[in-house]
Amino acid sequence: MTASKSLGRLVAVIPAFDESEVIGKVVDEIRAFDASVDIVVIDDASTDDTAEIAESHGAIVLRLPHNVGIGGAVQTGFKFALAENYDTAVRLDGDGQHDASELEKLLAPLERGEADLVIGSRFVDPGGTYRPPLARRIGIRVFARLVSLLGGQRVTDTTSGFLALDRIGIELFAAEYPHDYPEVEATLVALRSGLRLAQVQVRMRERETGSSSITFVRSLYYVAKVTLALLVASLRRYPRLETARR
Ligand SMILES: Nc1nc2c(ncn2[C@@H]2O[C@H](COP(=O)(O)OP(=O)(O)O)[C@@H](O)[C@H]2O)c(=O)[nH]1
Ligand SMILES: [Mg+2]
Repeated sequence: MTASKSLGRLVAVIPAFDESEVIGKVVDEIRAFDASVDIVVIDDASTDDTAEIAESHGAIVLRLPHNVGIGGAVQTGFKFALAENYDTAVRLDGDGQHDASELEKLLAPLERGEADLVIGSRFVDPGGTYRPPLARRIGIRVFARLVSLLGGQRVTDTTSGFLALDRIGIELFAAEYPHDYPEVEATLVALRSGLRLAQVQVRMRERETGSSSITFVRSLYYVAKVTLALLVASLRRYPRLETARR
């Protein structure tokens, strides 16, 4: 499979912290989808050999001298995409939970010029198979409601890290990307900046190795922090981006 030429130069942004067991496979899968995609792995001081393995599989590795967390890592990737003039960026997790064979679906609305940001959502299709643990499921629902309300458009999955952006989206997220637990707030920032959002159903695999960075205690902090961040974001003023430039 190959991504359409109309998407221009494509870069895959992958935050990875201590993912040495799967990062090679993640890079290979993206290659298998499209050998011409440049793959950028952001490694901020992993304690294992994530960076070396990613490099040996042909990824460009951006090494940060200390841990900046997932948001800082992802934003570094988008800054790289902006500086290197990529036209389109996709973002996937480095733990193998996102299936690169679904990139075609994710890129389709960009190809048709219908969206600036496409979110791979686990909940567009009510018959979707992904069933996270109860606490997560409630969190995901509450955030979806809140972002839909504050952003003025129905959003089904605000915690997905599987997404695609056009050049306008890259510009926005290179400049404005929340830190800490970034996905929920980033979705609201995009809507309030006038990006056109599309959502496509994706599968989500189970994590095979390592463990999620979100533990129970962290999840309480997560809910409080993200709710506050959403309220602050909804009070802020964002420049409306000119999305119909094409
Ligand atoms: N570079 C970097 N990546 C991170 C950090 N924290 C998490 N990640 C990566 O972000 C992705 C998603 O994190 P994960 O813990 O699996 O979150 P979950 O899927 O929501 O449970 C994985 O690829 C992680 O390796 C971090 O501090 N720095
Ligand atoms: Mg994960």
